[in-house]
Amino acid sequence: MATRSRRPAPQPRRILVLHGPNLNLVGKREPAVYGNETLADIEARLGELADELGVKVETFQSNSEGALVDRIQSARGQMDGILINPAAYTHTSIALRDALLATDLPVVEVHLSNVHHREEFRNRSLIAPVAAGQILGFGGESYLLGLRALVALLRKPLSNRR
Ligand code: CA2
Repeated sequence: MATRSRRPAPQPRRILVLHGPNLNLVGKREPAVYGNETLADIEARLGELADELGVKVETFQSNSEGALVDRIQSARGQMDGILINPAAYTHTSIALRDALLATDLPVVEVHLSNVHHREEFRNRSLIAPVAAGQILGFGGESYLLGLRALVALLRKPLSNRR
């Protein structure tokens, strides 16, 4: 009898979720701007959605630009995409932007608040030009929408990702 060659099961997509400075305070301070949900609450919801979508998420928060750059660098070849809320580094960090570009991974940028309703200095993102897209203004839901968008992008053939 002919033996059938078995294809290995596809591995789940691996998504790195990064949170920038002060996001560890969300849900504990300034609820009028950032809501009552803590980062742990948001990560729990992300974990549930990841199970539903059949992907794996790994999360990392740091207040340090260098630690974020190191984590982004180590994602190259290890992860399939990056979901990032760069927080205040959104508006200032060429280092984060360069690191994201160097990973060659698709990036989705998310924000809890609608930065365009706020101070003018928050209107500019140095990250947006290296991201596939941005989702902002929906509180913790921005992360969930961002994860859905990133997974949808990863399911497209490479030639069709823009
Ligand atoms: O809206 C967002 O998600 C932001 O990325 C949050 C950043 C802010 O600098 C960006 O412009 C927009 C701030 C992170 C949280 O900072 C807190 C500061 C005090 C109390 C609670 C949170």
